[in-house]
Amino acid sequence: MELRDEQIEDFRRQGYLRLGALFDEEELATIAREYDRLVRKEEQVLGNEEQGVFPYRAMLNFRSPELSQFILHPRLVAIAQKILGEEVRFWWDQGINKSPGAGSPIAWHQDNGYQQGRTQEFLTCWLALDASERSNGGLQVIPGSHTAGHREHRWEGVHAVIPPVGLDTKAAVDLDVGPGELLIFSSLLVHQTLGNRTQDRQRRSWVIQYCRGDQHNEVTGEVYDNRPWVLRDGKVVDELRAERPFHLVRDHA
Ligand SMILES: O=C(O)CCC(=O)C(=O)O
Repeated sequence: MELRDEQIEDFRRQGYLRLGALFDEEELATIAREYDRLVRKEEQVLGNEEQGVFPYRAMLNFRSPELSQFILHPRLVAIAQKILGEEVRFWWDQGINKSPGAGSPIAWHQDNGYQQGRTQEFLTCWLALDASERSNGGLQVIPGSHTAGHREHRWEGVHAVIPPVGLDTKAAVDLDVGPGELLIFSSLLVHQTLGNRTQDRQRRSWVIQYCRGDQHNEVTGEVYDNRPWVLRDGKVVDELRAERPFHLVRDHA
């Protein structure tokens, strides 16, 4: 898929873009099978017991050769290339299954909030494996909110969230999508997902993020060279490999 100039303009202005179906049925079936094997409440959950927890797993690509191949999928990488340029690294991936009745939200935040303003904007690709709308924990975004730059976040448990005081959410919109549809957004776009209020409709997302090759920590100056290359000099690499290993716990953020 080649992003058109108007789509890129839209993305720059609004901070997000709907890209529809990117993968074919067989590819989606492979993703869903591997996802369901890995993202299970027996492994890890997010949310709180009162409102209801839901399965979560970080770095599915570490645990599944099939999923790691999707990070290098030419159609996905072509999108990252248009937005980020000719030198691209993989930043992070995670599976989030807002399971039926799991009421815990993931409150308003920017994906950059997890680095507390220490790094530059990057790109989030949000793949819906199920129909996703407000009632089952779909995405809500504040269009254009990425243009105001980094916002202050505070930690609420494991989540970096924007304190509600001073956050104007009147312009927020729901980004409802069908199964297999892809949304992309700026890591500076303010977004949230509410709880899943349905009794029978899970809402699985696979979130894949890419950054520029020279993405760095603005405090230490250190390049994130523990993030594997995806695109070098405009060419997709054969396998995900970084200059040094990534440690899931130590290197998160
Ligand atoms: O998929 C979700 O429920 C939340 C996604 C999100 O907010 C994020 O990945 O930062």
